[in-house]
Amino acid sequence: MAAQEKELTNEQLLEMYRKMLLVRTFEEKCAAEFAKGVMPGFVHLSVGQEATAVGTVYGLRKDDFISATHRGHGCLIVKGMPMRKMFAEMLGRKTGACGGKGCSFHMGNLSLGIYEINGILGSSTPIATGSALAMKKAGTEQVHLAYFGDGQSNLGSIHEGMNFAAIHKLPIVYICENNLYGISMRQTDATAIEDIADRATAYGFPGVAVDGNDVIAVYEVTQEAVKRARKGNGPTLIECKTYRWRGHFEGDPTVYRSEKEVEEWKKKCPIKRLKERLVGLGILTEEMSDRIIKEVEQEVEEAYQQAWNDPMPAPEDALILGFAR
Ligand SMILES: Cc1ncc(C[n+]2csc(CCOP(=O)(O)OP(=O)(O)O)c2C)c(N)n1
Ligand SMILES: [Mg+2]
Repeated sequence: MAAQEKELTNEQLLEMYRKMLLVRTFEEKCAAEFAKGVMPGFVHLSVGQEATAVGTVYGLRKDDFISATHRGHGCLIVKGMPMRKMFAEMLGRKTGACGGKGCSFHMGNLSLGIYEINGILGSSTPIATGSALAMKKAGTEQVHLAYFGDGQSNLGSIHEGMNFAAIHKLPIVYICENNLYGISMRQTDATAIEDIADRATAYGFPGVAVDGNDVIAVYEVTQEAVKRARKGNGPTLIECKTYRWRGHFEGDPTVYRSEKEVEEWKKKCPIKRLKERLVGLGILTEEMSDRIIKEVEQEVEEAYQQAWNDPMPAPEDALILGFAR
């Protein structure tokens, strides 16, 4: 058992397990409802990547900030965004996280420490730069987690942001969610180095590659980076190596990869992995797990039904800003 694991109480480990199940169940519900044609717009799901979302956001302060990607439902749920508001947004309801105007793409809530998700790739880093500069000037010891995918890691805005943050020792933790593909482009065809985390060396701050399907490992490296950032020692780049089970977007025929590859990764399911670990440690039993699964399914179903029954926006709502500040 790693040293940090001892610091996590049994309750916290079970909470992480529950949150991973919550994210998975939420997204499976999204997939099922999108397939019925009731959700407008695009939906990008992170099924298979739950350990990265939970391991990075769990343990943040309420007043810390995240700027997630288009695949960021999990991060938002763990940071405290109510699932009802997320479903309502995806169903175009007035009560949605963006007033029903942005679908999955533009959910945010500043009072929860969640910058609006942004459909423009590479935008999380410039946003984090401004946010963290403000935090540093205010001396609040807050931290900003900026997410980007393996595909986005090659964009200029990411490098400019990292360089600026390094010079000014800004309190940012960069989370590269390397799920091996940028749409249909394999990461190994887009990047000539094995670990994207190695790029941190060029900016003068630490870079760590971690098994993104191991929630405890992800939590440990994130917490170390968060501590470093809070102390005023500047950024860290964490590359979480993981895999998305579903297509790039719902409806993607995924002709660019084999079923065998997907099946191999499903065997490395991050939720199953944590479950086996907790059962091995005597913290979780099959009965407890079944009960948690049932509770989570009920919670997701209730959130969806409430969102479904929420009102549609009125025509005059088009003139009101949707994003909650
Ligand atoms: C500036 C910009 N260029 C292109 C796109 C189109 N696009 C959306 S997602 C995506 C791939 C992103 O891959 P990655 O960064 O690995 O994230 P993942 O989807 O795998 O989570 C692309 C090219 C965009 N949204 N914004
Ligand atoms: Mg990717």
